[in-house]
Amino acid sequence: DCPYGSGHINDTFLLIFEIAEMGRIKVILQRMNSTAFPKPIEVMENITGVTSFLKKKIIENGGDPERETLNVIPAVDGKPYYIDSTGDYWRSYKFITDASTYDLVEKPEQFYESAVAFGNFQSLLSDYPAETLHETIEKFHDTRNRFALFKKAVEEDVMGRAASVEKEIRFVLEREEIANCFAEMLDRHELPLRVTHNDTKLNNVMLDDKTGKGICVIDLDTVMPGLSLNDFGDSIRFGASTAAEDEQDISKVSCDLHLFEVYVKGFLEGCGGALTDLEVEMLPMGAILMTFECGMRFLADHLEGDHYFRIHRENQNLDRARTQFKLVWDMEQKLSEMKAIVEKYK
Ligand code: ADP
Ligand code: GN1
Ligand code: MG
Repeated sequence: DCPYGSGHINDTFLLIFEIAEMGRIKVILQRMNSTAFPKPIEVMENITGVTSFLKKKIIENGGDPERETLNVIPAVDGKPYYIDSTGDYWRSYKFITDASTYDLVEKPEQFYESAVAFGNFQSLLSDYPAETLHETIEKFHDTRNRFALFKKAVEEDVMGRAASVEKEIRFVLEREEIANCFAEMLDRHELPLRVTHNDTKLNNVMLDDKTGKGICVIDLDTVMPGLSLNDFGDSIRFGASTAAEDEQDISKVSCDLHLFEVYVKGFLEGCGGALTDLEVEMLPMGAILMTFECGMRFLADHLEGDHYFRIHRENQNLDRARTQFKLVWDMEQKLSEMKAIVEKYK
């Protein structure tokens, strides 16, 4: 099990140093996941670029650059990573003090604050030179391609698990048009590419323990040009769910429309009016699409033998896929209500 936090990708450790004249110093140390990120140097180039850009803006705005952005601690040779004798890449960050991440929304205000923070993150990066960013995971949120990869995983069925999840596979195959929706809109140049976070789970934003405000967006491995709709949607699929991502009793899983509304409000405020009318109108579709994509990824990983998402028990990726599909189904039933909510905040 991963010693710190509950991310599915990197191995995170908390180091505590007792240094006489300095007191207690905390550092986050991470072993980067080489399966997910085959080019770790490019990941770190993106992260140092983005964090130094944010740092400047935070200082200009009178904020605290130690707490409002990640700060990479360089290795002794000055590089933002360290390669160990087995070839693994490690990196470290200053620990953000007096703040926490959450795996479930405890109070709607927390979700609202996370929405403002993610919206704000995107607006702070709206003038970042996008052409300098590496694509750290190829076609990361190309849902049309994810659908093709899913079909391939079913056909190959390397673990012999497909027969036991026929119902789930059928659920996916019946919904190809969801997978194609944004790709086709991009083909028609209807949606703008922006610098986005691409992994906007609630536990990727730190909330201040005292004020409850979203102070720092973390987990910057996938900051790349992308769609605002995907950033919005990924937050909804995780945070507006009434149950944990790996809940085994799927009768507990649904999309909480109050939380959906709270997030719409915060995200639009955070984006500061930058979204186009069509982007705003498509927000509910963003929630369905990202949930569907994530479900396909979990189920494909289950079929392929769980080598991408860390699991802590048997069939955990299958359980995760099932919660996502239940959410997709639930949001399909609630689509007109979701649209009406978005309409209120336009
Ligand atoms: P993963 O990619 O595996 O999700 P994250 O970068 O999100 O890894 O880190 C996992 C967890 O570690 C976070 O959810 C958060 O709780 C904690 N964490 C990460 N960076 C920091 C930091 N700089 N300060 C404090 N906690 C952090
Ligand atoms: C992973 O790294 P983490 O746990 O924040 C994944 C996301 C998924 C998410 C599902 C790089 O996020 O894309 O949506 O799990 N990150 C990567 O919980 O694949
Ligand atoms: Mg994370």
